[in-house]
Parts: sequence; C-alpha cells; structure tokens
Amino acid sequence: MLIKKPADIKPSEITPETVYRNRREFMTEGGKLLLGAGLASAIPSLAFAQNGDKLKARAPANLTRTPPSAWMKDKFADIKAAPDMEPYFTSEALTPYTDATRYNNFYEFGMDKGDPSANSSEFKTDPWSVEITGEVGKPGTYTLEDILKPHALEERIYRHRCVEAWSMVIPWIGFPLADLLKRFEPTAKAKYVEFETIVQPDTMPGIRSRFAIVRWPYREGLRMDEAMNPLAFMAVGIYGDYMPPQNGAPMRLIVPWKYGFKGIKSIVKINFRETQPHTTWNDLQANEYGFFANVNPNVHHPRWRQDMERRLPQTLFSRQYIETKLFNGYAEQVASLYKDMDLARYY
Ligand SMILES: Nc1nc2c(c(=O)[nH]1)N[C@H]1C(S)=C(S)[C@@H](COP(=O)(O)O)O[C@H]1N2
Ligand SMILES: [Mo]
Repeated sequence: MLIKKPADIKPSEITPETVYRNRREFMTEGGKLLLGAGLASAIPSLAFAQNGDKLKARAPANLTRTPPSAWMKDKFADIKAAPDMEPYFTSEALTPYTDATRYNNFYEFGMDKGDPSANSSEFKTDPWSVEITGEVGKPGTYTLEDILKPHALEERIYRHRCVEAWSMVIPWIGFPLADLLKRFEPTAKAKYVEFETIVQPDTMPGIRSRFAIVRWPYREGLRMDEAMNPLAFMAVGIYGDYMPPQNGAPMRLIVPWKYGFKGIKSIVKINFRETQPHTTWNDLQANEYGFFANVNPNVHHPRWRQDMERRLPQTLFSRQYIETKLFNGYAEQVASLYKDMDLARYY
C-alpha cells in the first residue's frame, strides 16, 4: 500500500517470503512437512479425518497456541464447524496456517509482511477490555470475557482479498458482528459504527518507529446496515485455535466482501455514531483507499489493476493468478446494500 522507491524494495518483498521458507522447509523436512502442515490443512476432509473432530480446519499440532486464559479455553472447547456451503464456506483450497500467520499486514508491528509475526511475541492481550461509546443505550467498558460470554463460537471459511491484489482463504473462529452490536442497544441515530485498535507502544515497534505513516490508533468503520449483514464477523481465532497476535488477537473484524484493510485488528473501542467516521487508509490517501472499499474488479486502484489477484501461497513453480470477483464473490449476500450507489464514485 506504500509508495516505495525501487531502491527501498527488498527482493523478499518482490518474491513472497513464503517461497524462500517453503523451499527451506521442504529441503529439511521433506514429505513429512508437506503432509503435516501444508496438505492436511489445505484439504478440509483430510484435516477432518486427521484431527478426529468436526472442525474443517485445525492449526498444525506443533504450532498450536497456549490458551490465553482458562475461560477462553472453555469457550474454544465447543465450536460449531463451518457448513458445507457458501457463503460461510468455500471449497477453494485453504491457505496453509504458516502462510496465514507469517504473511501479514499489521503496521503497529512494522511495515514488512514478516514483521507482525516476528515482532509481536511481547504483545499483551490479557487483561483486555473494550470501550463502547456513542449512540447506544448501554455504553461502558466491558471486559473481553463479558464481550464474548453470550456468543457461541463458529467456524467460517472466507476468502480474504487485500487491496494490494493478493488473496488467501482463511478459516476463522468467531461470531456474527450483528449479535454483538445489538446487545448495546444502538439508538435510531446510530448510522455508522467505528472501531479502534489498541495502542501499546512498549510492545509495538511500528508505533515507536519514526518511519510510521499511520496516525495511531488504526481506525475503521462500517455503515450500520453493513455491520448488521450476517457475513460481518468478529473473529477470536483462526484454524480452530486462539488468534495469534499478528492476526489481531484477541478480537478483530472480518468483512469478507471488502478489502482486507477494513478488517481492523486488536479492537479496544467501538463507537456508534450518526456521521461517517474517519478511517485510517482513507485519511492517508483518499483517492486510493475509499471508505467503502468493496472488492470490485471494475474499479482499479490508481497504481494497479483490481480485476486479478495472486492467490497465496505462491511457489517457484506455480504463481496462481485468479480473477477477482465483484464483492469478492459475496454479491448475492451484499449487493442489495449498494443498489442505489455509484460504486465507481463510492469506492
Ligand atoms: N490495526 C490494524 N489492523 C489491520 C491492519 C493494520 O495495519 N493495523 N492491516 C489491515 C490489512 S491491510 C489487511 S490485508 C488485514 C490482514 O489481516 P491478516 O494479517 O490476518 O491476513 O488486516 C487489516 N487490519
Ligand atoms: Mo490489506
């Protein structure tokens, strides 16, 4: 998303780091790794058989995270598996766990794709609370446990399309955003909902960096009807396991028909408001990143096309370019939200 001079671009950014890593792992561990971490998670039915449970995808056993708390462990003991049908499932191959957790955008931890996984081990997510403010009947500061308590967890397998024209398929664990928002009793004036990420300078090198381009905290927002759409999802896990810091622990937004930057991570504030909120990328470069940010193959980014995408991971031998679909393939569920809008103007 950055404007970089060619001299600033490292070879590892041109060829995704996963290529180098996969090659190394292949050389050292051979077929064992391929079956253990790669293929098993890429084929839902195999993951199912191997793990002996109902979830369609599981983190590789050797990378499973320690429970963040006893109550979170209890919550994760009972997760409803993704159905076999769109829109909460896709039969497209899952992105391997190692790629979904090592190729990330989370500028608070640095601007390179490998920075969030490399720099987030000190990130503190317990205790955690979320402030609810604005046009609601029940404002207040809620602990994460209170936020999650009434919500049963479910698995959803969604396509994830970054505005930078790469994409993944990720099995999230979480619950519908609408169910959470309704609990705070939004008033008639609540037309938009605004989210903020935590600012934790001592554990976030990107926030301390003098090269940072974002004005912290990272902010995002949705129109209320978008937020209430059943596809909008609050995720607390990935691959049947607790959310890694680099993917937005303990709780982050997923809006699968929009570009990835709408999916704000590590949320500490939810504000209900009458007017459209300021959002991080729109503030930084409004002609390149819109407020709506709906995935749209007909509306190009000023510096690159948006009608194709690189499906990750890529290897030396296969570079998968696939066609980008309107609303990332979720048009049936969301097109009606925008029926009277010029999508080229409101990008
Ligand atoms: N707080 C915060 N949230 C963020 C970002 C960020 O830099 N900071 N990056 C966004 C972008 S551009 C993308 S593509 C997704 C990436 O999510 P993932 O790393 O889980 O794939 O997170 C989004 N949420
Ligand atoms: Mo992104």
